[in-house]
Amino acid sequence: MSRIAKKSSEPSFTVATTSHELRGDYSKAAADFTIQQDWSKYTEAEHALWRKLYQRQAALMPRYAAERVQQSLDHLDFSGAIPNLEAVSRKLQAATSWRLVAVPGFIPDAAFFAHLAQRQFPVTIWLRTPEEIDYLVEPDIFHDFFGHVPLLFDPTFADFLQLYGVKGQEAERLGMTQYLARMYWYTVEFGLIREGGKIKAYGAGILSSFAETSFCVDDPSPNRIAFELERVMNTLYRIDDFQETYFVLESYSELFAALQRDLRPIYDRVKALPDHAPDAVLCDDCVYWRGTGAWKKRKRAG
Ligand code: HBI
Ligand code: FE
Repeated sequence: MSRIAKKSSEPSFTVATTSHELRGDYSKAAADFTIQQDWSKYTEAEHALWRKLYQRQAALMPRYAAERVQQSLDHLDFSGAIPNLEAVSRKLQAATSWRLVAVPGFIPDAAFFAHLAQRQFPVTIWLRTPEEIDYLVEPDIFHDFFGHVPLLFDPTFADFLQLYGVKGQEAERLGMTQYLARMYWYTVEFGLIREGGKIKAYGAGILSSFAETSFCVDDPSPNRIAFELERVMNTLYRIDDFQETYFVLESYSELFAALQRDLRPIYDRVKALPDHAPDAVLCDDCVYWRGTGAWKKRKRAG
């Protein structure tokens, strides 16, 4: 499965401090970590790998992806080659006033939050190698683009993500980034949503992962629990395997409403409480599916 494993594990979500640990070329990055995509530099082999990744994931979308994701894929159709960020940015700006900026890879939280707060989504420009088609340590352009860009065309989600950036800057000031980052992880990266009574995937880490796309919806192993901000902020997550719990929205406006308040009392409560394990089910959870945990047991049995 292609896993979006952050270089750092729980609780710190801080991007690696020195760029030599990261794969991208940061030497030409501006102060805000943006670079030129230089689309002409991609090789035919990279475009061919992109087409293979795209076709494999696009085939899964009708059954597993949230409606908005499918609509955007149809509207954009970037199946033929690695997308040119500027060309897509023009369509995105017309839709939700967001634009895409090219980055070498992971960037420090503060820079990332600042881009989101300005309705700019950082997109890594390098593509994985064929050997990494199913396992990836850092997000590449396929994860960032196929996973994240389609949902930026949803006006409500687009407004939420900008608010996330603003709240991220506040979290940095309060020293609470790790708690807000859990929300990002369990929604923007690995979130599910109920549409027409069916559970669908909208998280980028899921949508860009061949195996996790079906696992998160079909497999009896993981829990599926209604999203609640404080619950998510208090819950640890896995960075190197499928999630043990997925949180489910009723609508994207829930995300906006969750952050559109003073978060400081929530941070105070969450900081004082012990973290919940990734597979925890709590008595006041609204549980859509209580997982069997079979995946984790199988992995342990090796
Ligand atoms: N940088 N390029 C990039 N992409 C991310 O998704 C990203 C990042 N830096 C930090 C980060 N994500 C997380 O720590 C967020 O929760 C802030
Ligand atoms: Fe991501």
